[in-house]
Amino acid sequence: MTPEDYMLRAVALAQSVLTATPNPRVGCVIVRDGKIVGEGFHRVAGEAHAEVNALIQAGDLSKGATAYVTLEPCAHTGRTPPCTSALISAGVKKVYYGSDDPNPQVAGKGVSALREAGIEVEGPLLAETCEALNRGFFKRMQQGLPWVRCKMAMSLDGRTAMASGESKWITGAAARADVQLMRAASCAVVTGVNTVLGDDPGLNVRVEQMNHAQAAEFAERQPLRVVIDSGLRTPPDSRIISVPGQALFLTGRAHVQQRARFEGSGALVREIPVLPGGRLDLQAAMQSLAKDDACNEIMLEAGPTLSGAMVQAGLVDEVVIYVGARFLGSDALPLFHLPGIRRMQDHIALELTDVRQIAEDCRITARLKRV
Ligand code: AOF
Ligand code: ZN
Repeated sequence: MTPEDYMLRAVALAQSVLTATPNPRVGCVIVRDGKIVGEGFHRVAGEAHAEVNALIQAGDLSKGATAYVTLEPCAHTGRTPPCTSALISAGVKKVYYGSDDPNPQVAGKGVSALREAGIEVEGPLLAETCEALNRGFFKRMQQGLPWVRCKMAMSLDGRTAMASGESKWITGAAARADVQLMRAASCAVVTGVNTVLGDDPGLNVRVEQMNHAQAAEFAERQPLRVVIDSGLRTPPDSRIISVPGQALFLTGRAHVQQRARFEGSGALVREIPVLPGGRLDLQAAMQSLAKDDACNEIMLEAGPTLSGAMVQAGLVDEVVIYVGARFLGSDALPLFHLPGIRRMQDHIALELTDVRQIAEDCRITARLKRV
């Protein structure tokens, strides 16, 4: 086994959870004399970090061993004590780490603390693979914005709903179960008031559509549900408010009575700056979700208008488009509302990262190219 092989095992361990929000997903293996003697991962914020779990499993065998960690070990006391101290007192001889920790409380300090204690440190090793575990955490730490994944469903002729708004269902049950997993991996699911008024969606994670291990993880945690609702038009009996978990309304100016009505039913209301023309400043909305709610990864499940506006504001990182094998016809609504693009040279470029068939539907994943 090479150092890369051990690091890949640590990556697989990190993937034991869909998310450790607001923390990154981290995996660790401890190797002594060519044998793995300890394995660990970070399960949930507030509990032990990956290194600590792996060291506990290795016990005395950590003395003189090599540790492989997907993220630079932390040197700070947060909800838990520093991993560098745990590695040092366990007598680990060498540490390979997969990616630098962008958290300003940690960045570089973990590596130097280990080196000062006489531990040999190498990394980043398989940086791209390790960073891919935590795209949202990296983006929030580096840019103060969440990683936004925009999910849409369309017909083979590129339509997302009938002119009446009717859209149930463009894709089949397997594709819709796949969406549940994506929701579960997200810190927040964001939608617009028009979707709430039209579809009355719950936007919560439905565990009955998951396997046993995934369901166990999500019995404990629902992503925050966020509605972009500049005029607070959401009716108080909407499912988005009443299903289990927390709903948050991002709005322009909220009157005291309006706010009380939402807060009385357990929802949160937050004011966000409004742009000339009356629309919410979407950049400020995303910054607020990163800063005030520590959202790393966001799933946008909205209609063509909000999804298009998010794309045009440069706030969408990735689109996941489910394609149902049917034509909805030219009276139906197009996938994104993206006005003002007239010349080919002004097109919005994407890079396909995955295309696969899910039962009778197709799923296309693509990244927005930044110019
Ligand atoms: C590690 N190993 O498994 C994780 C790390 O509040 P705390 O104590 O949980 O600290 C959270 C921060 O620690 C988080 O922002 C990130 O910088 C780092 N996460 N570090 O050495 C781990 N999950
Ligand atoms: Zn740590």
